[in-house]
Amino acid sequence: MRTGGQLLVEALKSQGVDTIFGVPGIHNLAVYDALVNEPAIRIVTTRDERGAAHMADGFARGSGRPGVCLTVPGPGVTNALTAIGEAYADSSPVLLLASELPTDTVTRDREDFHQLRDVEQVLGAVTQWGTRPASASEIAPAVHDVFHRFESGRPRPCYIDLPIDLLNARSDIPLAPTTPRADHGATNRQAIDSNAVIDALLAAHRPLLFVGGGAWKATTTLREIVELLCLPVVMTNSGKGIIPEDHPLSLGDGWMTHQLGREALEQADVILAIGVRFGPLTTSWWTRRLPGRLIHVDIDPTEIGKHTPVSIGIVGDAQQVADALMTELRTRQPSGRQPWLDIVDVRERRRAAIRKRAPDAVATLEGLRRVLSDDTLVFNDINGIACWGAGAFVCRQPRTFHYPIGYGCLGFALPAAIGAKLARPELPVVVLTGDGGFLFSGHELATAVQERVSLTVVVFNDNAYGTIKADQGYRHPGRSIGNDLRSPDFVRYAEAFGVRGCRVDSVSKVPELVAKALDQRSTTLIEAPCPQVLPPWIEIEDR
Ligand SMILES: Cc1ncc(C[n+]2csc(CCOP(=O)(O)OP(=O)(O)O)c2C)c(N)n1
Ligand SMILES: [Mg+2]
Repeated sequence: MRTGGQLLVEALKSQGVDTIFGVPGIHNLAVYDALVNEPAIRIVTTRDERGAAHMADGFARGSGRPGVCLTVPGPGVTNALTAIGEAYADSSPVLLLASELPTDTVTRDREDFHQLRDVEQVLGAVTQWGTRPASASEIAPAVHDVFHRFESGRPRPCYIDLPIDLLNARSDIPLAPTTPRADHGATNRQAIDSNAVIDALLAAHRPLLFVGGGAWKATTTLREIVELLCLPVVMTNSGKGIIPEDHPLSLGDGWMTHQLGREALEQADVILAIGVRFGPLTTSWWTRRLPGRLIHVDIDPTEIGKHTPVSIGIVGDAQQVADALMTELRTRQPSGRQPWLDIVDVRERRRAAIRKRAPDAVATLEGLRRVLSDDTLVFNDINGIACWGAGAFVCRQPRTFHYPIGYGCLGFALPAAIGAKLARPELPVVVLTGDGGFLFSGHELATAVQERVSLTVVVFNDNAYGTIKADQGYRHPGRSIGNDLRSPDFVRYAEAFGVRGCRVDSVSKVPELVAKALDQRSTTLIEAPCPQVLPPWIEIEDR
């Protein structure tokens, strides 16, 4: 006889889950109980459910494997929502295991303890799919269904709402097989007309590859295609490093919304876009016109042509499409191709432009790049320094620079970094946050210490929500309100958690200190002063 909690844990284990981030409560204790003698799964207890969900997201970003978090009903679910919203916006596979009130209460508005009315609608806003099992026998199939969705379609969060009566119920239900029952993504896929795509790219005068976060698994093949076709490449912020940003054909991160960043995209006559969602920061809030023919590849059929008219739309997995294109290219053997624009010149002009806008931020990020190994995972909040990382921090490997780009959620960086470090303990992990954003989730330093994960956290302190203060001053000159902060002593704050804290008197010293801190192999918090700068999304040139 197994409890529903045991059936859940067995199913998770069979899917390779080895870490669950969560907070216990009376409704999910059957799950905790099933973990008592389960060495294959580590339970990481966090300081609120938002932390748990960000950690699950960071775990997924760091490892490429789905992250799992576990909550109590009601406030546990709503606490997790913000972080699930970020995972949704950034296409990160997170499974939210929401424990739930008894089955006979859920559908009645009883205002029971922890009851969240319309929980499906609430969770539906930030998940691609979810279910509430009607019996214990449906628990394991629900888990397998979720994992199959993560593998076969766009990897966005899913939830399973687990009534306490099912988690506690004992039954002799056999373990459910992991074989998928339906193919959620592939059914929508079409045959790839690689002929037409290669024809278009070969006939183009100014072809360009535009890669987004959805293409990260196809890194090697995409690089072969780029080199064979001599294709200039622009990456989105989530796609940073899919082709090394200092590769001779790379124009880098296309987020820089001023004219120089947009030039190549606007000049291209054929754009092959793979795993790009044409989000607001990439497109300057959809004002960017792309006059060229667009070949848009995405695993999510709803993305094709959503914002930008396409001439060829392909629904498919980036790796499969890249493989098909590569097979076709081998038969064509293109040779003697040259890039149609001076890539180094564009890169240098762009760098000079951002250096003029944010000299200290750019110097700090360049200094960090020099001391950090290419595989270091950098987790950013939105702050005056980190937001310039798009243009100033050169990534040579995919998924090494993480920014809450889709939902823009302050407080993401620290817990997401903890999740990533737990997934990839062998990699150095650095957090770049501000005095404001850090305190959205700074208490998760307790989890870092408790779980013995070592990170280097840089808090850029300007005693303000500085990015917004600068923005406010730009839009409403001479009128400043609501953005000044009286920050605590971050060194003593860190020490209270058992973390080493230190302070530097100049932001220019940050790279050197980060390098030293990473050598220590324990968590260090570095507080640094920082200048206020206008964020890159303000398009000075366009005014
Ligand atoms: C959850 C959430 N609340 C508010 C914001 C708006 N916001 C964006 S940047 C920012 C300021 C961040 O301040 P800090 O972390 O100190 O960095 P700084 O801008 O001062 O460098 C704010 C409030 C947000 N992005 N997310
Ligand atoms: Mg600040």
